[in-house]
Amino acid sequence: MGKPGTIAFPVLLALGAITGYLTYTYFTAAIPQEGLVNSPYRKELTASATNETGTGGGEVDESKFSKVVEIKILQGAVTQGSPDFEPDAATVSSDALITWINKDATLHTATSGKDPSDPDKGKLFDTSYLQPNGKYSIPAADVGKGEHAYFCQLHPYMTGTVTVQ
Ligand SMILES: [Cu+2]
Repeated sequence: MGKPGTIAFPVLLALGAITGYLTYTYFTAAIPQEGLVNSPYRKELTASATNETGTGGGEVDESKFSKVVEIKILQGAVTQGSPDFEPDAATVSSDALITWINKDATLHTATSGKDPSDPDKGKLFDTSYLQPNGKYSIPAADVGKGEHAYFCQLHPYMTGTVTVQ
């Protein structure tokens, strides 16, 4: 038998080289290049992303709706146990516009679904992150009839329902 390490040393050296090469290759692939638009890390901005600025609503034209149902995210809603959405159980007609407005001093969302583990969360509506005084509107017709539970992605103890008739 040869000296201990005569095989292990070159093997470890080779594995180290492979690890280094792979790390270098994959990490440099993540560095954005000017003008490169097909990076696997590129993500197109969606319409809902505009709500992160707090302007909300986007293309929804409030003046086209005779009824606007406003659901407030109350000041102090961030504290567990405090009143969160007002009205907590809203009922709207299908021709109305539903608007969430954040009156609290921190970010919140109103995201359809029962809780963060709901596989269907956000499918009917998602305000995305609403800044203080930010609002988000969606036509009730787009949400669809029935009682829909929603919650805040950042504070899942904040829950409410909106029923479209
Ligand atoms: Cu919240």
